[in-house]
Amino acid sequence: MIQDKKIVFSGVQPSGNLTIGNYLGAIKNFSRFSEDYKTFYCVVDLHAITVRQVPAELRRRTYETLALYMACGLDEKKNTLFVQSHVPAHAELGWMLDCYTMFGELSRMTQFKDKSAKHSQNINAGLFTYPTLMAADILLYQTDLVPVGIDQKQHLELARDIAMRFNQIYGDTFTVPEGYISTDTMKIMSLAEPTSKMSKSDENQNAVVYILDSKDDIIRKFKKAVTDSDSCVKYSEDKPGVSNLITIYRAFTGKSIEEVEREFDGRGYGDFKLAVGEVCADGLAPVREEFSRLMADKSHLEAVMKAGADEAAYYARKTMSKVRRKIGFVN
Ligand code: ATP
Ligand code: LTN
Repeated sequence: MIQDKKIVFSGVQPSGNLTIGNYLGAIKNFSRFSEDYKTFYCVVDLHAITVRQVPAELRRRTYETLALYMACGLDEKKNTLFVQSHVPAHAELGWMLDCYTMFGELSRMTQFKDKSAKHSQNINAGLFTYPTLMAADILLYQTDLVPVGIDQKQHLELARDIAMRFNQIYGDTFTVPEGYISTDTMKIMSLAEPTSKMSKSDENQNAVVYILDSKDDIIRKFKKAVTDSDSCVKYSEDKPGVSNLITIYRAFTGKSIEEVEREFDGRGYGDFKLAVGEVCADGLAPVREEFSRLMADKSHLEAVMKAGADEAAYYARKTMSKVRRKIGFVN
């Protein structure tokens, strides 16, 4: 098979219910590459176990994450959709790349520092080497482009450094990947604490809007969103709550900041919050419907993951045999 298209890879952990941060920052952008690139979209279950998971929930969420990929517009015929643990080469390359990643580099990763503070009872080695496994995911497919939210930028830079280091020792082996970070929606903020990232593992349910929330819940959450004591709908650094709502409104309507500010000029926050809730709920309604339809047919989801894993394994094998040869393993 001749591969002339450039390659896109991204992954989402099945570690919780997906949020509009995951949707706007990552998944919604995935389908724009389906035509012109060879795309791999992975449910990264090996990454999810860096934090303790309930087995039955992990299994259910793995199906759900795949179904959400598809419900968000990823056609399984145009994209390779698969589960990370179904392609053992991820873990294998992850181990090898651990030996080309420095302790100091991993110690500087802010996600590791944040997560070890949050899970102080379980600072396991996997949490520490998480970024090397992510580098393996990406480098295994000779990826050119990685669409992610801004929180993954540091991990992506590490993946580039590992690729360059390996290439320097052994000669050209890995493509050095670039990030694709969609500037408008790269960091959707919490509705309760608009200076921190909206995160699927947040305990405050009002801070987070899930893709699968009902319309009523979405509207209720936006009504409660923290803004400020002013009442002017204006995008500005010192108005993080309102600015975050403007970003979300824009993402669902395609309007510019000026258009949004003009539309709500003199109308106050109540009106604005309701409007954001409505466009968000209406924008997600087709995703929710398609998701329910897909989840009702598990055997179809299983067929998709099986075909995706076979396809991914084919590409992974090519990289692995090159890597083994370069390192000096006996064939
Ligand atoms: P957790 O809360 O468990 O750390 P997460 O919500 O950050 O998880 P991931 O599975 O780690 O979710 O991320 C999947 C993708 O979604 C990544 O590309 C990530 O950058 C992006 N993403 C996550 N949260 C946001 C957000 N609030 N804004 C924009 N992009 C986001
Ligand atoms: N670390 C990512 C998930 C992830 C990923 C990847 C993203 C794992 N492997 C490879 C892009 C490419 C996160 O979002 N937390």
